Amino acid sequence: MMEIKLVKNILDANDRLAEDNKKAFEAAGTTVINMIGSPGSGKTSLILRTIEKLKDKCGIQVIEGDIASSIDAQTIAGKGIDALQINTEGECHLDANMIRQAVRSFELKPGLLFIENVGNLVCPAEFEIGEDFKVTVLSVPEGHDKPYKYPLVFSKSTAVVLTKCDLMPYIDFEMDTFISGIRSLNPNCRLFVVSSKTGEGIDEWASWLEGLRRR
Ligand SMILES: Nc1nc2c(ncn2[C@@H]2O[C@H](COP(=O)(O)OP(=O)(O)OP(=O)(O)O)[C@@H](O)[C@H]2O)c(=O)[nH]1
Ligand SMILES: [Mg+2]
Ligand SMILES: [Zn+2]
Repeated sequence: MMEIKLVKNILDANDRLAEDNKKAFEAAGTTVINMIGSPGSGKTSLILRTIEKLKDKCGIQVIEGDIASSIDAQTIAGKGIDALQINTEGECHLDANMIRQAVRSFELKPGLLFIENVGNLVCPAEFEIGEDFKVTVLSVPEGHDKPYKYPLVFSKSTAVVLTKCDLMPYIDFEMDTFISGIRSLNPNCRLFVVSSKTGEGIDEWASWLEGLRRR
């Protein structure tokens, strides 16, 4: 029983810090999107495509969360976008304290802030970081059964982006099963089917994001 209480306390403490982060984001006019998905699901590629579409229309900043390396932040910075890398050094998710420390060395700007979480479909869903929206990024090769096996992240996401749809001809991906799985957990969830390789579906996704901005 003690262990259960301890976990709850950790999550409560995290939620309080997340509320502080949220106030800082609101004050700066920053809309924050927490991008959650497995390693290699296409999170960075999607952010890069989104930058191409939106960088002349609104402010964009990116925080990259990885266990190690600054590969993703360097790629984003190479496009002329403010990018900050957090290395969790073993932790498999970002938490509110990491974000709080990161934004101290980062001038928040009005517009969109993408936070790419550590590649993991499980515990990033449990840790609030002060975001406005969670988005699940799942790729076609991961399979249509994932909403059934990893329900928490799908149930907490405002949108799901199904990436790598260019690979659909090579994978037995049952779209109806996938959609039913999401709908049963989260009836109002938006679904975008995209390919960062061909650009398919990116316009629709980018227009939805534009509508989320505070200013
Ligand atoms: N065919 C295809 N490949 C893609 C697509 N999106 C990403 N990829 C490839 O998938 C691999 C992983 O993409 P990333 O964008 O780095 O994935 P990620 O989720 O950021 O990975 P981590 O940060 O390591 O968790 C790369 O080789 C990409 O080129 C897509 O839409 N279609
Ligand atoms: Mg990445
Ligand atoms: Zn974790």
